Amino acid sequence: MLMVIVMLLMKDVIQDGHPTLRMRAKEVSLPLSQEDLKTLREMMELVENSQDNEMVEQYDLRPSVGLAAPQINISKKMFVMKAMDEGFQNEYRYAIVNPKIISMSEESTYLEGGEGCLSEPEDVTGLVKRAKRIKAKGYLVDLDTGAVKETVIKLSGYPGIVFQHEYDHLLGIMFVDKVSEFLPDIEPVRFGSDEL
Ligand code: K2U
Ligand code: NI
Repeated sequence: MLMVIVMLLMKDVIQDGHPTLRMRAKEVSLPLSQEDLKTLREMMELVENSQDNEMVEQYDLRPSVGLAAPQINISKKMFVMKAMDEGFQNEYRYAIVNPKIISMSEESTYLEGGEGCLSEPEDVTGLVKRAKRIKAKGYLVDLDTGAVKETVIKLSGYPGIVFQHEYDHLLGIMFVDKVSEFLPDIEPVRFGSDEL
């Protein structure tokens, strides 16, 4: 009996040079269509699969903590993320539509070791200056029920970096456009560093 498995794979993630990655994505019309809900579910499934060692092995996945719709060639303002904070205290799992960053702290941070991107070659990394704290508004989607709720979220540290990385994708911005050689006088985000 033929088993047909429909799941996103790395082959579905378009690479830098594809025009869609440099486009401003379009607003998602609400109420959310069944098609867009299905897409968000598939995107979250890819991110979650990429965090499961067996799935990574079996389907040759690159570990990731976020994915934006333009990366699978869907130029719509929506992304998913699933990331722990650097103190491993909480998990931030969002499927968000039409997000808008409404405020950013003056204070900056960056991911120690640099950022990466599923739409760049695996060996491409670099330091990216990010806001240490952000406040964003958007429509959070409950992927189980399909319920959509306009929400204001505040993020900082690593989850904040992930959000800003995915948000940039919706504006056609790739992290390689904004890497710095050095970021002196900025405190980096490093894992396991929950300051006492
Ligand atoms: O948008 C994407 O390409 C997914 C990125 C998101 C991301 C990049 C840099 C910093 C935070 C998030 C992938 O998660 S890149 C791979 C990765 C995996 C674990 C930790 C950092 C980067
Ligand atoms: Ni990326």
